[in-house]
Amino acid sequence: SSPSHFRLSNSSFSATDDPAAPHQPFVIGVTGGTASGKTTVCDMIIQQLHDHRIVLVNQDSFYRGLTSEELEHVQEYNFDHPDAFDTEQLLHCVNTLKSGQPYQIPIYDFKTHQRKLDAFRQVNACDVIILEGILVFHDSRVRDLMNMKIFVDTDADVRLARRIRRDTVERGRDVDSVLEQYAKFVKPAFDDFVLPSKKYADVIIPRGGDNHVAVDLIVQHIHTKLGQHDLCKIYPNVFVIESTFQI
Ligand code: UZR
Ligand code: MG
Repeated sequence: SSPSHFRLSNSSFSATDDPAAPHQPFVIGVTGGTASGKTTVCDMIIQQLHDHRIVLVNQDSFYRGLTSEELEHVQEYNFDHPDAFDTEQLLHCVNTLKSGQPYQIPIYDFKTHQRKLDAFRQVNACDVIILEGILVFHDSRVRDLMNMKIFVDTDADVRLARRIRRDTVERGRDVDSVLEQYAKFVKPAFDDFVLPSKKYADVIIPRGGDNHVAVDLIVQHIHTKLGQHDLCKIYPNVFVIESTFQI
C-alpha cells in the first residue's frame, strides 16, 4: 500500500471499554409493547448503517414450540409471559455472535405455534447485533449483553389498531380472537413486564417508526462508537481495513 495511507482498524469500539480487549460487536436492545414499531425502528437503523455488518436477532424466533397438549388449549397459552421464550438459547445465540462465531437461529411459525424442524436462519459474525422483542429487557443476563438500550414508546390505542391489522393479515387470525387475547394476556403482560422494563432504557423513542429524528440521532451515536464513518469524513486519505474480527 502507498506510504501516504495510514492503516486503521475500523472498530475503535470495545464493549468492555478496555483498549486491550478484542473488538466485540456493538449490541443494541430494542423493546416496547406489541406492535409499537420495534421492527420498523430496527429496519430504519439497519438501512442507515449499511456500511456495517449487522445482524437482527428477533426474540420471537426464540418462542418455544407448543407441545400437543398446549396446542389443544392454545387460547389459554400466554405468549406474552417471559416463560414463553427460550431465554437460555437466546443468551447462547448472542454470546456466540459476540465471540465472533456464526449461529443458526430457529424459525418460529406464528400460525402453527411451532418451530420449523429442518430450517434455520444462519447468521454470521458482525459489527452490530440488534436484539429486538417485547421482553428483551426482562432478564438481567440479556440486558447485561447490551451496549445501548432503546424503548419504543407508542400509545396503546395505536398499538392495538396495528396489532389487529397485522394478526389478521399476516398471522392468520380473526378479529375476535385477537381482541380476546389482547384483553386476557397482551395488556396485563405489558403492564406487568414490558412497561416496568422501560426504566432500563438509555433512549425512549416516542411514536416508534414515525420518529425519524430519534432514529437519526441513534444512528449517529452508533457511527461514533464504531469509529469508521467519522474518520473517513475527517481524514479522506485514511485507509480503513474492512474488518478486524477473527471468525
Ligand atoms: P411483536 N404471538 C402470537 O400471536 N402467536 C404466537 O404463536 C406467538 C406470539 C404474539 C404474542 C405477543 N402474543 O404479543 C406478540 N400473543 O406475538 C409479540 N397473544 O410480537 O413483538 O411483534 O408484537
Ligand atoms: Mg415486530
